[in-house]
Amino acid sequence: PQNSKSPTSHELPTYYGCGPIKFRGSHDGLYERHLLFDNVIAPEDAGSRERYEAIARSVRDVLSQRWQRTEHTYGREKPKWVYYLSMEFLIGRSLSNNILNLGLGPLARRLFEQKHIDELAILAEEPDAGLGNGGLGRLAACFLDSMATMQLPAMGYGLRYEYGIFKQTIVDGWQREQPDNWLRRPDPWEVARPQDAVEIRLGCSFEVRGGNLRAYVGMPSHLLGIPHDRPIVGFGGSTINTLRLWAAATPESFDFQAFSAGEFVSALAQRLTAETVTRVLYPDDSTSMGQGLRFVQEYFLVACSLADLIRRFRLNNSDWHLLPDKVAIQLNDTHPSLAVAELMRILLDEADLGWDDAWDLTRRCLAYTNHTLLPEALEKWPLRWFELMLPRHLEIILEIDRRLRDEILARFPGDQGRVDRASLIEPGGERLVRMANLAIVGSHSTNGVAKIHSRLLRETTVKDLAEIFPGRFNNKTNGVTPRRWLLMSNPDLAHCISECIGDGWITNLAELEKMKPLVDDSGFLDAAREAKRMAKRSFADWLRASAGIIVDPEAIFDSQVKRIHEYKRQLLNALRIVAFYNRIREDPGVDIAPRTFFFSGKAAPAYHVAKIIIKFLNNLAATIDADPVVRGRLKVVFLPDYCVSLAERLIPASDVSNQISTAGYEASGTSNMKFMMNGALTIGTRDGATIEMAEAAGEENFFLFGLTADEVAGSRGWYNPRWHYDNEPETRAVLDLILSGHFCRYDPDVVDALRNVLLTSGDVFRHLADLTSYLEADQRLQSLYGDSRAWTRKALLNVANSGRFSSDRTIAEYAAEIWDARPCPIP
Ligand code: HBZ
Repeated sequence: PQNSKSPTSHELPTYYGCGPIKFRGSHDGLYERHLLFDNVIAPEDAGSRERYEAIARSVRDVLSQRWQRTEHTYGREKPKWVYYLSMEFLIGRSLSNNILNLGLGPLARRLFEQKHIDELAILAEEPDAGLGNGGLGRLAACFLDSMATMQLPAMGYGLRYEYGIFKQTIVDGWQREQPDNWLRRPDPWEVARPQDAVEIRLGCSFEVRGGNLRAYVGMPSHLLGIPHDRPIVGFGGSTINTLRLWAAATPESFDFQAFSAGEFVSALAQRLTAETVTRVLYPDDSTSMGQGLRFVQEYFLVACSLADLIRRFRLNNSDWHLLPDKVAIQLNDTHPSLAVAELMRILLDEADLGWDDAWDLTRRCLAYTNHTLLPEALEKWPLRWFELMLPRHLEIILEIDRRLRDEILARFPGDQGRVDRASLIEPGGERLVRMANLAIVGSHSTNGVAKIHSRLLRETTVKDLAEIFPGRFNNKTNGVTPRRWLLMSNPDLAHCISECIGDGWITNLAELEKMKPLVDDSGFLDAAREAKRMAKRSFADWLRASAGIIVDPEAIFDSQVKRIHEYKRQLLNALRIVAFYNRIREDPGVDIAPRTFFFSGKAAPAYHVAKIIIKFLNNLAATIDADPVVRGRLKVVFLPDYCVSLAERLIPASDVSNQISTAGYEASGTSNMKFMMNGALTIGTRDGATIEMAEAAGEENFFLFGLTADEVAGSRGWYNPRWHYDNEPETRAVLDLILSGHFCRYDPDVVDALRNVLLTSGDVFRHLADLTSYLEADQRLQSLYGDSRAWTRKALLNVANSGRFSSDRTIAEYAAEIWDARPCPIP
């Protein structure tokens, strides 16, 4: 290592592997110049926001030349491109990450020292780019990092929401939503490219009133898509790819007729309408609400992105048949699956190809990733919306459907049931277009995001289509970028690893295996334990400074952070805590290690039960704090406004990771991987990628419990939570205490809702079925914690076996098995 001083958490990270990168030209004075010329302010008068902007712009100056060089290299080499289409990119903050990936750490640190700049205050000035709900959006962001690091010619396409995921505050224990106006101040990373604007046509005009879309039939309308580019810096700093986000605008020529008719003001007022399209991210991660505005957003993303990538293809190619050799398009869930119809439209109507040709090219370019089996999350759009807004696309979809039905009947004669189930159109009162079926039929690859999820997708959710097109289905287990999620967010552990095995792991995470022979080395164990202690202390300090909450870094830090959802079972975690609470109150002498339970996550604003869960967790926290017997031994903390930056702080500080979804419901999970890489031990169910993590680490290094997915599915006919209440004394005591109103003296509605979820409605998510085995697994975990050496050894074995869960591995698989894409190194 170049620099053997270990930085304290959350200062600027240093990449210890390479020395300071040598830059052409001088970057001296960039910072002052930006303060002066952008903000017209003297350094001594600048506040931390101005300083942040000037520093970020200086970093952007450094990367601009490399960004250009990347573009030029791609232009010269004409490689095959990967286009990642996603309604969400949950990128978080960029300054630290860009400094890290560019290798600018030492230079930046020197600047901070020389200019007496408070580094932490500067980093805190950057708002999180919260352009996503949860795992799906964060996965897209990790993929961009990996694709740039692996030198793949790739571009992300998304929407430039003016408002990202809402800010969550907690008032009297309840979630409140506040708008996230993240672009209020100029964003130093984005570059608007009005010269690349595209014009999008819709079959009708529309207006947004009170959040609802009103369509005006027979009045076609135009929208402009203005690209705003953000640099995606690959680790090492040579490849700089682009995330292109579309902002909707009104064409300058808009409604000229209205102008001449004297409607000057109302014509200009229409601007609001067009710009509404990219105003706000829909904050729901688990139900498709069938909102007209969302439908327009999805089409807008698809139409802008395809127009752009086709234009780029046409710059070098006159032969349309080369499209699949030059372009791979990945659809992040069904949200951009209108791409099937849009690409067909372009090939039929603009390229003038015949149907079979167009269909072959479309299918070979497109691939689809599924992220959920929840039926309420599967998108189905009313057919009449297509009639209204996208009549040509409807025509194409119906023709695809007609051919599909013919093909099925030819292969399964007389099997009308199969035809109906596999069709793109759901029969019934209001005819619906099944977007997952459209994506599967119109692409060459459909993948799930963990082995079990891909299997269940094939065997249950879209069984009929999987039998018709078996070769299309495959698995790509998710991964996360070790740059942001280990090197940047956990500098002490990263340092400790690099000291021991070198720094090859940063770009080849499988190298973490080299740690295995060292897990019995006392020096290494001590260093790892010290790294965890530092991360915990630094988190505790931050929590006290930012929220006035005091936690004891000596306690076990036990975390569950993710969207609030019944299937993720934050309630099961709460039941476990109440069981401990009862044990301590019953016998204050009982041996229970001090533990702090952290919860964090947002509820969809319209998801009533999820909001009840948040309220209950906060009441539980307050009741424990007020109980003299339990306080000091157990503590519950609900951290408001979960976001990427909060995850970066909490995950490195955690000892225990809770991954406790009802088996069969969590497609993969990705925070599970981040915890594992950061040396937390997992207590969890056999669900999603947690299964593969336990396989990699060895089940003896995991705390698995609960029903399997097959058992959950098999219990559907007969499961009754009452049985557990009647036959398990501890389960009964836990429920009795909760239902007595002990935690909710002033909130009887919360108690009623919990009774309903856990008992009356049949406990759909099997909380009671898994509570006893959860407590047993926890007992094993607690005994291990008593032996600090054995604990740290297991934690290190987890880290050592987490290499498979790098998004670099995932992307390598997509590139080889779906995209046929190759690196294009930048000289
Ligand atoms: O995608 C998540 C899965 O729940 C999780 O298991 C998986 O690890 C992750 C990455 O594959 N799904 C989501 O995060 N889904 C959404 O955020 C979502 C957003 C908008 C929607 C529907 C779902 O309309």
